[in-house]
Amino acid sequence: MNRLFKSIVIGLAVAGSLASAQAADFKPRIVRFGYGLAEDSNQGRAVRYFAEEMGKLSGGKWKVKGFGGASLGSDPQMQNALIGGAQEIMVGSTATLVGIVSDFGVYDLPFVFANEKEADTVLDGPFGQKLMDKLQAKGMVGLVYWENGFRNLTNSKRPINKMEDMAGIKLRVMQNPVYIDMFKGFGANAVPLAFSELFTALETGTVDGQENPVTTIESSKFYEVQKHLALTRHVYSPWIVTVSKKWYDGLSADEKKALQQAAAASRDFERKDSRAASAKAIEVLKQKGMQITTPSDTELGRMRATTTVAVDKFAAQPGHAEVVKELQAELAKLRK
Ligand code: TK8
Repeated sequence: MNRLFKSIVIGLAVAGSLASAQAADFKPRIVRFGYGLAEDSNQGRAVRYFAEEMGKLSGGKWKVKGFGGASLGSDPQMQNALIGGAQEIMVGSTATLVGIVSDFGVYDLPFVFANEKEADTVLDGPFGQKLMDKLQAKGMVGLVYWENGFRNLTNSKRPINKMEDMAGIKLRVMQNPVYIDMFKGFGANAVPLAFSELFTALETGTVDGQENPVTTIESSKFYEVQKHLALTRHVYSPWIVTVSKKWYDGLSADEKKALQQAAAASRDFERKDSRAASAKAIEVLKQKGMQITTPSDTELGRMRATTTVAVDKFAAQPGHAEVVKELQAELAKLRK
């Protein structure tokens, strides 16, 4: 009797959840999710996680297909495809969004976040949301921030222990004025270039170096073409998951809700996964033959002192002083 009762209850529960999945308003959709890193990277793993979540939440109606290795284009090309409605979803650095909403450059100001916890709190809080909301007027909708991570420097010329060691190094930076100004300030020869062209540029010697989190240095196999790694952690770099507003506006309320839910789940997955990968990456890079240096706090402080030029230049543009002030206020609250 007891067993029969239990199986009835389980039966009803299963029927109930199936019915609610069917009652929800989901259209069959093919959704293209583009990203710049290799399929075998923290970015690729999180895109696959998101695709699975969306499959479940839509009762199998949504087929989210990941396109890695910039196969749908560089970050700026994908942003334009989203705006035009030719692509549904992408993830990329907030730094590459400055051509659309220049305020995003605020995250690139050197040595702003002290640790991941600060970054999570600010990005997931009202400051991060307000900045994200500015994308809507430009034809994109921001869903969540993922972690790219603290950026470090690699090059093929020499070990970097102090700022002067960067002198004259042709260093690829993202297409973002804060990065260009920051590395010019360090004495490097900053060359803006899309990530999709970076490996070849390093391989052919078009540039001598680049800067990215250790997870990316590993997954992009930069150790094959770079000898030296300096752990500078000069910027905490967020990724942002964005969708086409044109496409988003045609979704049902149920679809929008599920999209946000899957995005939040993917964020939690991605940060955990990236941090685990990051903890192992330095050892892997050593084994691959990279020579690793850690500039002292004094030397990092000297580098930081030169970045006031980049910061002031950013803050001098319309609306930016306000954004910088707001971010500093958020950080001050956390550090009390
Ligand atoms: C991936 C990029 C990458 C970024 C860069 O498309 O360009 O260096 O760090 O993560 O967004």
